[in-house]
Amino acid sequence: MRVFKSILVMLGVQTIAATVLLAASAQAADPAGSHAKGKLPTNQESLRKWRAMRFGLFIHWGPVSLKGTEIGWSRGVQVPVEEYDNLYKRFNPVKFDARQWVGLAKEAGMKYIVLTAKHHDGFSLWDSEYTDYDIMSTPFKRDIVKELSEECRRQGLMFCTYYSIIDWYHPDYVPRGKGDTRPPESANYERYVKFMKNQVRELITQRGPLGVMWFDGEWEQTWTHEHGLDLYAFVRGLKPDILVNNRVDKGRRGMQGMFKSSEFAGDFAMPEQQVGKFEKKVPWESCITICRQWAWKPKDRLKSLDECIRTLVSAAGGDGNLLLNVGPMPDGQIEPRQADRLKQIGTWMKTNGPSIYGTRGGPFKPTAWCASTHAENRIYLHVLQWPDKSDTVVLPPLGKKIIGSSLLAGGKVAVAQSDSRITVTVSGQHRQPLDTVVVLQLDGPASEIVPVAVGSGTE
Ligand code: FHN
Repeated sequence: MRVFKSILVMLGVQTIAATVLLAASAQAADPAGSHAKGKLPTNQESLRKWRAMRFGLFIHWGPVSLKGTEIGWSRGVQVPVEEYDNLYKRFNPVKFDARQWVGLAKEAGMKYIVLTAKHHDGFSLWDSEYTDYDIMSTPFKRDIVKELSEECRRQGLMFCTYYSIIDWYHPDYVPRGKGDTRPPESANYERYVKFMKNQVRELITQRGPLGVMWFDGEWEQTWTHEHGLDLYAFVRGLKPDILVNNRVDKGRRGMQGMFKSSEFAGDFAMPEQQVGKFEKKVPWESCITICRQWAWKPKDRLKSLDECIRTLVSAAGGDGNLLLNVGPMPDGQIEPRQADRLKQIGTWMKTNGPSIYGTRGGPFKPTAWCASTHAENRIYLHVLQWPDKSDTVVLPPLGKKIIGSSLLAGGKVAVAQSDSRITVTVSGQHRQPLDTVVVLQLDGPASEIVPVAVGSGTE
């Protein structure tokens, strides 16, 4: 029976074996010894590949799906702690099929998957050496993380794991979660940090290859900037080409998610439940739910296809990635209506993918009625809304010559260019319902154009 190794020491079981074992695992968990100092440069090749992917699937899942309440946050609130912490005994997602999940992400046009390996509730979706509170203690007894990682490799998607620094279950983590009456004095936070680093090392070295180590739960006061720098260096020491989001440290500016300053660790910023602002210097990824809750909730409000496409286009137009979240059901299925939405997005991506994948944002900055992306000598103008009584939209000049134009989905477009403006005309029968993508061929690289704000499109 495996228990938290730190508990053996806490209970005063001072056998030589346990002490040697802990010392060894602590050293292995923290080869850098004391907290590492300073930031490391982002791996630019990994960043380039990740940016080119543009679109990923976020998955929030765990035994809490049995209750249909929010993962982590409903512990000790809608679900009493005792009940929440024992849900795993009933968690048996017999319909889980990694091939189906990865196939659905691929069909949606997604290029990577981020799975909550451990959320704030402390439950580990893999066979962890460092805890019993994991998937192997459930009736299901299959390593979800391993199966998903291997299937991603088979189907050519990048696999990434989300890991919460907050762990309201672990006896050494403080502050305690809501409704948790265990005395905080019995906790040992630094021992928890060693436990956490052991688990992170397990994920990176045994469940990979991981493209991104996606941290969360950095906001409680026990986690410090020093911890953040050290954890970032630790992760990069285990896999130098891995990317780490900015929630590893204390530098995230709230839900807007950008960096407070360059002193903080992390390779990309993290707007949450909102599309990031146009920003080309600092890499960013918006994480947004396809419903309202992160974990599965019966009859939750599902975003329309229009909302999903508009969100994706606005993120890419702002030079960011979109990580769109689903919450699988307790039986292991992704809810059919969420799956259908993902398939609809995939159908759109089949035609419009060239305007998303491998592009950078701009040069026309996103606005309510349009966004734009570019690659090489091409600009992809996404017209999301046409003026009421006109087939023509008006854009500011670019300082580059437009030498050709077309519609990505086919049909006729007329483009005129003067020193003061560009006009784009598409009659009704050639427009697309959600987003008409106009390709503008330039006489030189689009990346040389200074990004420009766009007016109402009618002046
Ligand atoms: O508290 C979590 C929340 O449950 C969810 O995981 C999101 C996803 O980014 N992150 C935290 C809230 O910022």
